[in-house]
Amino acid sequence: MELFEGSIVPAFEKPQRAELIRQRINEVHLGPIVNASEFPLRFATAVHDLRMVAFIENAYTEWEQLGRTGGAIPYSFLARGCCCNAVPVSLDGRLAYYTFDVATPVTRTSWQAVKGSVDTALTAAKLLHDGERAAFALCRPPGHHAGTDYYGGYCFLNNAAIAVNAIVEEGSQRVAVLDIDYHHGNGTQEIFYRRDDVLFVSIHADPTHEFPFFSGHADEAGASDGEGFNLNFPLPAGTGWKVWSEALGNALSRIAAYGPDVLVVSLGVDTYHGDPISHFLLGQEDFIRLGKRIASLQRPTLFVMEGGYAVDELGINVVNVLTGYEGA
Ligand code: OKP
Ligand code: ZN
Repeated sequence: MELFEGSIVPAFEKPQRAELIRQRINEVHLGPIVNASEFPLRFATAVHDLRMVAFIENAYTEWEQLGRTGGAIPYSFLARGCCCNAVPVSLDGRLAYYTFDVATPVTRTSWQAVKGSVDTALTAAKLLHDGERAAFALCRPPGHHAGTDYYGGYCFLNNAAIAVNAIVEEGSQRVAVLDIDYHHGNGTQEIFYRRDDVLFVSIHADPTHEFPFFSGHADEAGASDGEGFNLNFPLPAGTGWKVWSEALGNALSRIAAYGPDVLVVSLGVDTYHGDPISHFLLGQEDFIRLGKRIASLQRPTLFVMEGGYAVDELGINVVNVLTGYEGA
């Protein structure tokens, strides 16, 4: 369940999303499909605060011990300007400290899904390392809103960022992240904001009007060593393929100039015109075009699943990106 425009509604980010994408992959005989291997948690804690990772793992047990049901969500939040260095002891305090929205409850099965999602991204990264030209990580829950020490926006741990960091540790000099989810990847941006070995480029809804509201503006260019290695393309509601693909062209030019060893695509298809929580107007065939355009970079490419909530067309839209890429 999720609090949406003042009402409690069924969650948009649900297990069925992954099943539908997998079904469509089978239907068109994309593959092979490889099951995720388990990786040590140190890959996650290389990117995230260890205490937050442990908190996510244990929050539901603590919640239950207090006799509560439903999902563990906060009733208050950390306000700006506070002295926020002390992590509270109370469970409600820690929920307030670590998450930034009410749409990301920790439930009995969250940790299994979160760990599985991270392992999926790392398994796909390993396939690239072993020589595959491209791999698709069917991650769920998504990850791009999760930052160093906060989670939210249906995201707990940042699958794409954890994979990127592992790829760099394996010896890549430069990795580019192209985030094409409708929402700005605030977590990924924050994690790599001060680094020049990871270029973050994102095309998304203008945060002046859209979640996550507090990052994704065009003037956010990176800091210290990372200055010039963060590039945002905020676009207005109602953006269709013409304007969106112009931004994509500019994004791809910057990535080509950077010359990454590996490209990681945070793949959200909530840019689809039928998406229930988003306001861009891409059509099903646009996702094929988009996949082709990404392939034109001719870099080893890791696709990491992020958002996309129009479940009836979710499989088609995701697989269109992949077949567009494959066919190019
Ligand atoms: C996750 B991903 C809709 C509220 C939704 C959370 C959105 C999370 C999106 N009015 N808030 O980037 O697809
Ligand atoms: Zn999204």
